[in-house]
Amino acid sequence: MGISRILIANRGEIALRIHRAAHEMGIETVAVHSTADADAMHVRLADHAVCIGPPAARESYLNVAAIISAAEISHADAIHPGYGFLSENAKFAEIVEAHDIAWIGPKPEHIRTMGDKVEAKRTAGALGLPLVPGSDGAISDPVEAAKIAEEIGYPVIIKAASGGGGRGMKVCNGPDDLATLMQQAGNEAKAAFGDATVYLEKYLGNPRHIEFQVFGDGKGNAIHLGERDCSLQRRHQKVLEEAPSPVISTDDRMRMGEICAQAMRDMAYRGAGTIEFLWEGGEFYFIEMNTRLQVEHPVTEAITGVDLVREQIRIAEGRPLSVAQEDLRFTGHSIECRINAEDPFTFTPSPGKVDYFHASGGMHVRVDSGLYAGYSVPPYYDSMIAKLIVYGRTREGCLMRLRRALEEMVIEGVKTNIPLHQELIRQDDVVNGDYSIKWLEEWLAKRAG
Ligand code: MV4
Repeated sequence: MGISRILIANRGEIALRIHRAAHEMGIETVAVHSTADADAMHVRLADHAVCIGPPAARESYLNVAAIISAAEISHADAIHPGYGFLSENAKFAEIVEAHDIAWIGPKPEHIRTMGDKVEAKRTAGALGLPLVPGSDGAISDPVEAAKIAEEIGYPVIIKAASGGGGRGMKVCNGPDDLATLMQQAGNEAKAAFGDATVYLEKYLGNPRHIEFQVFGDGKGNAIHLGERDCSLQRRHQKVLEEAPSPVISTDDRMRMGEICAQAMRDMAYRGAGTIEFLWEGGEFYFIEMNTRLQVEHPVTEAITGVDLVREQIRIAEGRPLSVAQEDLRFTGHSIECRINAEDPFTFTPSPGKVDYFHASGGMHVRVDSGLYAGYSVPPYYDSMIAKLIVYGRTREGCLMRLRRALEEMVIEGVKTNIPLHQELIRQDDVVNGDYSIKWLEEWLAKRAG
């Protein structure tokens, strides 16, 4: 069934991204917004707009009743959740479908499975993805845990089943403090997520974060769109992402990509997904799967030429994938810089009025942003205000273009991390692609002196 009006249950650049894909398909859009976002670009561009509540996300962008009501009164026949907010809320997906509104996302059962990291790991293992050695499922008995830790070898990491994104993890270097750290991790998980379930893994000391983009039609057909390297992170926030990874060979890409695609075929996965691995010593280790479109999806679009949001909408309409695996080519190199309204040294958020904005342009330069001169960046939400995505035939060419594009971008009125990016992409290790998940924070510590 064709979709004719999409309610976009999100804000900022991703709301614009979805609006653009919809309009290019002849589909109308409905923006929802909090009172703090009445003047936001996503509200201006959309065909219709509905105010869904006060600034606090819990009362607006996370307000299920308000969003379903907005869909009903605006006669939307589909909802796209974007990323964050309700995008990985299985209950919300079920409610949307129960209202006969098309959910532009994975099947609720798959969102639920992957949201529980223990279930996700069990499922991934059964589907043939390589796992980090560790406990077979949840673990509560410290004696049992000590046995497993002895087998896999210290250091080990204790993770919360309901965690993800790095929250609720504890590294344990030896048997003496294992029981204490397990107790602590369980208590913190209970407080943060209402679930004390933890599991154990071998701690990898210096890995890279490599994630594969996958797509399924929900009927057993699936493809992979290669990997992204997202190792440059600070406090579990990605700062710069690239595709392809500078360290993954064509053979490894095709081999691991095919394993991922086959896993998605076997589970009849629907829509966009990202399979996250740690990569160390030339081996991949599955850690988590994200059942949503990701912030960094444009680098994959740049090297494949596939519009991922268009693909999501097509699949929600019950249409087939628009591209077959054997027709996909990975060409050139792409890098994304996340531009945040924050102090480039202290990382303190810097909301406020934007006095002047000039977006970079030119060949192979893409700026995804809802920013405009006169706009006030509200203090209530994420500080990311723009994404700069650059493409080049080679990684070297891509970095040269990125330097030029960063020089060109002007944002006045709020502090941004543009100076940080300018410094970052001149570092030898970044130029050489020689970095792990530890690199950025170590560099920032040195830089701070
Ligand atoms: C790990 C790990 C080392 N060993 N698991 C952090 C976020 C969550 N998705 C998984 N994370 C990690 N899991 C094992 N067995 C190190 C991290 C980790 C990390 C992973 C990806 C990107 C940045 C990171 C920063 C710190 C820790």
